[in-house]
Amino acid sequence: MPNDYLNLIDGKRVPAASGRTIISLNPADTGEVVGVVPASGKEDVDMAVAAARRAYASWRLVPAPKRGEIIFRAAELLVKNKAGLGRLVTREMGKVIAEGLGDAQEAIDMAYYMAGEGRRLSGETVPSELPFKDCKSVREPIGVFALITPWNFPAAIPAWKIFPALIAGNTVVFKPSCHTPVCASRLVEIITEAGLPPGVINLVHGAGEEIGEYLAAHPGIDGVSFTGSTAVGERLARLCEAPGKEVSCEMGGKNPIIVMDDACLELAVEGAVWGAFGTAGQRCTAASRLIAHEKVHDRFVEMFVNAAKRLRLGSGLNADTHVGPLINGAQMKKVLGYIETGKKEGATLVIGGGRCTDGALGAGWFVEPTIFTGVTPDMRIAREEIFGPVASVIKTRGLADAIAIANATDYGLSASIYTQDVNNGAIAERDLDAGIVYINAPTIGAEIQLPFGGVKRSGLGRREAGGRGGSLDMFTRWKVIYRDYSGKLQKAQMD
Ligand code: UN1
Repeated sequence: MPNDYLNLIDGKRVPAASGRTIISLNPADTGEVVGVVPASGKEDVDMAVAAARRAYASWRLVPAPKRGEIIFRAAELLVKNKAGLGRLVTREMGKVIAEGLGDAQEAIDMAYYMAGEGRRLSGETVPSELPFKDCKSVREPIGVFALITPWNFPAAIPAWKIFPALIAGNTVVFKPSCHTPVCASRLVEIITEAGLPPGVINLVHGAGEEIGEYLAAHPGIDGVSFTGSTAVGERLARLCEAPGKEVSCEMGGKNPIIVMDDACLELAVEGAVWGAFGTAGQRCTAASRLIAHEKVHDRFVEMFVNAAKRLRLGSGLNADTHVGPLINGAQMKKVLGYIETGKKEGATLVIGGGRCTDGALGAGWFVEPTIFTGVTPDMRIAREEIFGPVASVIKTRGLADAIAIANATDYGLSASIYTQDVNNGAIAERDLDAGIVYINAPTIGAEIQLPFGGVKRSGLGRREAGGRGGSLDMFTRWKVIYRDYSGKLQKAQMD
């Protein structure tokens, strides 16, 4: 079998030192090999970190607008290659083609946005209390970053990390999920074609268990940006505590949509279907809890179930497919396990509940869109992240109760309310405990020009993406500079 995708270390494409490989399969048809990549070990990580350290010495001194020009070229190349990259995302990750293209588009958006930051990256200049002295604050790069990314957004999430890290002057060792490695290879190929010097971006393929922790804890790594499960994120953060690294983790979610009695139900149902079953529920922002007002609960459930019945499962490459497969057998087993748990806990399964094996679907990891009603906030299916097409409907008495239910989880990534009452919207906006709140829109679909991230066990450290409080805070640190040009010793606070 051809070892068609390699690591990228110091500008050179290389196999794993051990020669071992990982095979990436199409989750919609596991007979199809998407590619073969190196199964890297510690020695490969060591080489990549060393290359990134060497490259950092000069990359940090390249003027930020020049770094921006390279990233701008990467954006242009991504536009040129969008169709191919989007299709690859669908083949390797399974999401439907419109979403595969959307994944590539989010990478493009981030590239353009961060290219522009090359001419901003601004700090502050403030007056000094002393004559012949000035004071300013500047953003500085931090050093070498480990970027560890998940499989559910194989183009967008790496781009969220790579572009801001590079524009700020850091160099990176990128370890993508071993379930979508070919997308990562293709993304890195496109970005390096834009003209990055060798060693600025290094790609090391491999399993998280084998090299993820080793990379994060590596003494040559100054900062870690991770997206994935809460369990792994919290472990990485603990691991990096001692050496005092910059660690930011985007983790799980249990995102609610509140449907009020004054909501436009058609709109709420459309939002619930997209939020719960888009990407087959494999988003950290997926809407896995529908908190419906008792006055509209039954009508909402009926409409929601009818809409779910109309969803077509299949290969994401078919234009008429609504829901693709889960990423792999282990994830499918986990999701089916949660469905069993829901039944045992006493929730009512109203639609779905099983693996789909009709015809061609038998060759992939398909799970039917599943809806439970009669869910109570204490049930595990209402508290734990499932990461699959499973929605739990919870009945509520009114707004205050709905918000209390929405907030009663360990997570706080995104939350939404459907209401036509401006006051209800304002109260929800104020009181929902989440990093992102949507009004009359589902919990998914964040745009890149604002910070992305959550509270409680959804996020740790800094937020991702753009805007004030976004990822430039993750990838830079502040330095304050006082310059005295009086030619004598001046003492602050000593008038
Ligand atoms: C994720 O689910 O891991 O807001 C990221 C959204 C997307 C990003 C999701 N823009 O749903």
